[in-house]
Amino acid sequence: MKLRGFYFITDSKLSRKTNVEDVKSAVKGGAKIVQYREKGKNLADFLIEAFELKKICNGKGVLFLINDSVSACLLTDADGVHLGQEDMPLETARNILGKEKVIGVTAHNVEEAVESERNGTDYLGLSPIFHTNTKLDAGPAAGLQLIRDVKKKVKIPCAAIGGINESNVDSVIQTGADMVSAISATVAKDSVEKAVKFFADKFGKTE
Ligand code: TZP
Ligand code: MG
Repeated sequence: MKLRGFYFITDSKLSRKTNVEDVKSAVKGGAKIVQYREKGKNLADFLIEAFELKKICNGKGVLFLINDSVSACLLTDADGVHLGQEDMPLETARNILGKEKVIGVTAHNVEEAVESERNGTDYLGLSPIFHTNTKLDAGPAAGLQLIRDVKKKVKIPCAAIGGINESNVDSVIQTGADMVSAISATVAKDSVEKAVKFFADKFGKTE
């Protein structure tokens, strides 16, 4: 599956509804990737919700990824996992999940991006591009320059995240991001479907 388009991430704290309703809306709105990101739920509840979300994405050409947890990815047979720099090392995750699963890794700078590509990640999450209040430990804004610099050095697709909204998304895509993620600009809106469609349409309707 092509890693390009709008990359939706759940956020039950910012949401006005439920993760299930939000993911249904995101899929309707044209998201190509859905990441289930839910901190602090017990494992049973996490897995129950993950299975529900996976069902919504499957068969619709939407990739379903799990944030942080390689075990949860394995247990739910999700399409893949997204790992931060502090999560399980990429080599271990690849050994566990095999070649078929998608693994994404967050990179804050060119060095991390190049190393993650060398270690076999399928895509990079470049973070944070702009200032964000959604993830308090996201670190300082890297600016569009991070996308420009990383795209010169790696071949794998890059998702841009952090402070992306209606007014700056065009600049992010023009700079070379293959995927865009925006949490507060979608999840916190009255109509998640409309908000996602706004971003998804930026990638063209035929893809
Ligand atoms: N990872 C890096 S920044 C971020 C995450 C999960 C939060 C992005 O949220 P927003 O509201 O799109 O700035
Ligand atoms: Mg993480």
